[in-house]
Amino acid sequence: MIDLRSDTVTRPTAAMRKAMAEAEVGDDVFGEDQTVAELERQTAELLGKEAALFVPSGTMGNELAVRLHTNSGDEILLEARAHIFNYEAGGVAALSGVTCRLIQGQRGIFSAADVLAALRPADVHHSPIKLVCVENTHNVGAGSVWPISALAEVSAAARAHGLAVHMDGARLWNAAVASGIPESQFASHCDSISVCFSKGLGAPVGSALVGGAEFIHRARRFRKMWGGGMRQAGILAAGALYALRHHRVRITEDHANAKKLAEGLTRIEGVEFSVFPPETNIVRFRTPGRNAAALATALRDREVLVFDTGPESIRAVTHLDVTTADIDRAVEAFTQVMGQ
Ligand code: TLP
Repeated sequence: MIDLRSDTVTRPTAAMRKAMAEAEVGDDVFGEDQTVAELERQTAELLGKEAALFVPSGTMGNELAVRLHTNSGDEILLEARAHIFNYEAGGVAALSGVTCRLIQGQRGIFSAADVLAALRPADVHHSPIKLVCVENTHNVGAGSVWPISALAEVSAAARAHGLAVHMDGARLWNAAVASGIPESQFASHCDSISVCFSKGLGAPVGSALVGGAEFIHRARRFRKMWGGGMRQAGILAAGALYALRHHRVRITEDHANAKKLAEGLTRIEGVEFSVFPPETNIVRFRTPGRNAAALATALRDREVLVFDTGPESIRAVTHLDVTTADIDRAVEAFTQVMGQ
């Protein structure tokens, strides 16, 4: 199977498994797992922040951030197609008691003017806005990278009004590789960042919430409260450390494969791109007049897996376990299926 459903599907390589098997471990709830501590140290350093907290998932990293930046009854500002709003099972309402004010962005990107337009005067009728969330790269925006100038302006506007900025950086590594701008420069405009080791980096499990020392100290208590305190988690942290060390640089291959896939698909009649070429590893396209679920099923019969993301839209994501030859095969399968 050529699995293009998500970059979350990667399996640990033999070398990664070896690193995991040999990891030094301890009880991380007691603060005694040296491998987790090392991962947290390296991640914080890479992002230019004081501290990091290893968490089981990107969802937990984001949800912790929202909880820590807000109080129940507050409002958060985010893009309409943000993962935090659409794909975290209503967590911000259930876990933090906040409401969401949505901005319609372009490929998931919005401007300082959008932030300013969403602000409302302090009034007994209004829920106070406390936090702006950005997503980099933006998943539904087809893996789009936040331009650093737009991020700086949004952040300055937010901070001028006392709002915190959180970045859902599940794919910040992809943004850094695609733009040539280091992760720390994106992070410098944010108060907190969640990053995932389990997507483009290819580790089996794990994410981190990154920010100031006091913020991460508070996050540690909520992680425990929400059942995310893990014991000998060094086994998982070792996979993430291996991924940071060895897989960050090779993300360029995923981006090249995504471009190759998109180029192959443009030659097929009936495929429409709103974003072309893809900026990173996420390829999204429409198939007007053709049922995407039926196409996905027909592709599965040809050993290619994709997600139908709407009645006539499809997402394909490249990653560590997809080779350039796989892309050729996927384009061939898609050509056959569309010709039927
Ligand atoms: N995204 C998954 C699905 O949940 C949609 C995927 O296959 O792309 N932020 C962003 C931008 C994400 O894309 C995801 C996962 C997360 C956070 C959540 O990460 P996990 O799955 O570790 O909770």
